[in-house]
Amino acid sequence: MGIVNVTPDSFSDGGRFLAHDAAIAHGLAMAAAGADLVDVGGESTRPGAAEVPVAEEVGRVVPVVAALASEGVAVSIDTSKAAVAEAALDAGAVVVNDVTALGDPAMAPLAADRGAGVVLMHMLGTPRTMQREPRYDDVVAEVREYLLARAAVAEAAGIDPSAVCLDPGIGFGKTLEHNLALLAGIGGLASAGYPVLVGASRKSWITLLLGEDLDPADRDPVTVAAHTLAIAGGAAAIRVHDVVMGLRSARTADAIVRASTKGRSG
Ligand code: HH2
Repeated sequence: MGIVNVTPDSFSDGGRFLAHDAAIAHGLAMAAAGADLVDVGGESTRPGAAEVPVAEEVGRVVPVVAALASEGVAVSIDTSKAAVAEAALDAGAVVVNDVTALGDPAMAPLAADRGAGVVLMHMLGTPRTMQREPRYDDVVAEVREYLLARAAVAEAAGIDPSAVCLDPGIGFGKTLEHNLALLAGIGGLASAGYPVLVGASRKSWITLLLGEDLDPADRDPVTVAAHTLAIAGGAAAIRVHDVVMGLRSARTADAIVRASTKGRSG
């Protein structure tokens, strides 16, 4: 999944793709580079980010979604607002990527009605509050339990179970230790039977881990390391800023994992 943020304030690419032409060109380049999905978002979820009114978010994303979909690109809409998701689905998006895991009561019925896929992500609190001393007794177990409960809500609303993807929400109400535990514990989440998406790309856990204030693009080798281990642990998808690097590393990790499985079966 390649990331296109049509926002002025996203932590990595904020402002670069606020102009629709630039966002469309970037999305097309990601699809040409091999992204299976291009994730278009119009509201930053970085800690403390301001909320964007529906009309403004729609105005940012819909022309980009429509242009990419008309070129045959599979688009996910990164939003927690059902009204924005509806406009994006009307414009040709096929997946709703919801960091609130269907928190808007209108989201599940909408996705069910349209036959859209859903990515259900875990977040503690809201983007405004999530990084204020997040606490868990057992982060891996609690995130798993929450996501399975949200998957049950999705299915009860009529969303096809095969269209549900779970995401532990790296950086969303988590300390460095929580993020590392979740990355290490991907296998436990994947064993629930739903495909798991991991989004560790360029996030600030990397600077905390290394104790170096790296620019976002300089965090890519660490992103690759984290995503490679997540894939080896059972993740089915990764959400990345650099699709070329993400795809090459994912294919390599996948090939090694499959080779080891084949080796065991003789
Ligand atoms: N992370 C971000 C946004 N959406 N969706 C899913 N499913 N998983 C994630 O980890 C995830 C997400 C935050 O990253 P980004 O879009 O690059 O930045 P911003 O929120 O500042 O726009």
